Amino acid sequence: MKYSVKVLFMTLTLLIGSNFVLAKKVIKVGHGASESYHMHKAWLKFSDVLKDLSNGNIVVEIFPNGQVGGDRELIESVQSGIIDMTSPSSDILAGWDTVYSITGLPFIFEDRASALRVLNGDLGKALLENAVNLELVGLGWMENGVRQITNNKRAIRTPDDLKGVKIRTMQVAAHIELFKLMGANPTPMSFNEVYSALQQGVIDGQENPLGHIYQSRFYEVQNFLTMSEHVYTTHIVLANPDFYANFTDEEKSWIDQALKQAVDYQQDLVTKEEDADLAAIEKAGLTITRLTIDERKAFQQISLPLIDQFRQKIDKKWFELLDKK
Ligand code: TK8
Repeated sequence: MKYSVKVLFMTLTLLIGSNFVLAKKVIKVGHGASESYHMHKAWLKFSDVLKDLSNGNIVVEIFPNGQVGGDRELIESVQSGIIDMTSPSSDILAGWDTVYSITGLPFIFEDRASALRVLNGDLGKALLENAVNLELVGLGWMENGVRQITNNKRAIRTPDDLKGVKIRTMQVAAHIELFKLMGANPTPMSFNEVYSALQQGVIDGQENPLGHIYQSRFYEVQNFLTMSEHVYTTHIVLANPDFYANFTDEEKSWIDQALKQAVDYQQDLVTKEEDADLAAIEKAGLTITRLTIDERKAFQQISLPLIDQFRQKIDKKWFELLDKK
């Protein structure tokens, strides 16, 4: 009797133990940005909210800083299920489907507000749904931001000033083309190689939103910043389809709620941080070049053939959605 009680007790312990382990679902998230970047903070918020909503049964593990790969590898790792979720710059998906070039075309949005309107509208929705064709689930948008050029050669005020400047771009055909049109020497590479490439002089410059220029400390190895506002980038939140299918409807609604809160929180941060980032970069000693409307138009003018080229490449239904803005 004594023996069987003990066995019963052990069996119960094991059952409860394994149930406990089974009940927990872990979401492994990888991304390429630094831990002080607002997109990382958005993931932390996502994790907190999801933990609360699920009573601690859904746990989010975040691997920042490109620890588990740069944007391209992160997408592949989510497709193959090595990690569960990621938030690369959406333009990188153009390597699979050209339609993802559309939001990152130069000067395609008037300003940040209109970019956000489009992403939260029909075009954004259609782009998220389209991810299913790439073996991915598109769940939402986490902002990246308006891109500005930094470099070590000279102050860039006209497209001509970019002649011969070796500038890192994302691994995005439209951006490589754009900088070729401007006479620069575009060098695509993963985000996490940029700092040391700048430091070692492998490249002269790069282009990114102010948040990255500050949080990834590019200002330590750059002398000039031009407020070119040439491209708007957004991070797309992606999940592995099989992994996502394992969640119940209730859990999926928690994921949606957590993501919404994370994005709202991030929006708040972005608005608050932009001015402070610029001030900090200026204080670090960079020469800041602010373009007049006409000067910015000169950059825009040069990029027009690129827009035409992509209007040919991408089905017009996508541009109709874009023009609904
Ligand atoms: C972070 C990148 C980064 C992007 C880039 O992984 O590569 O320049 O702006 O935000 O997605």
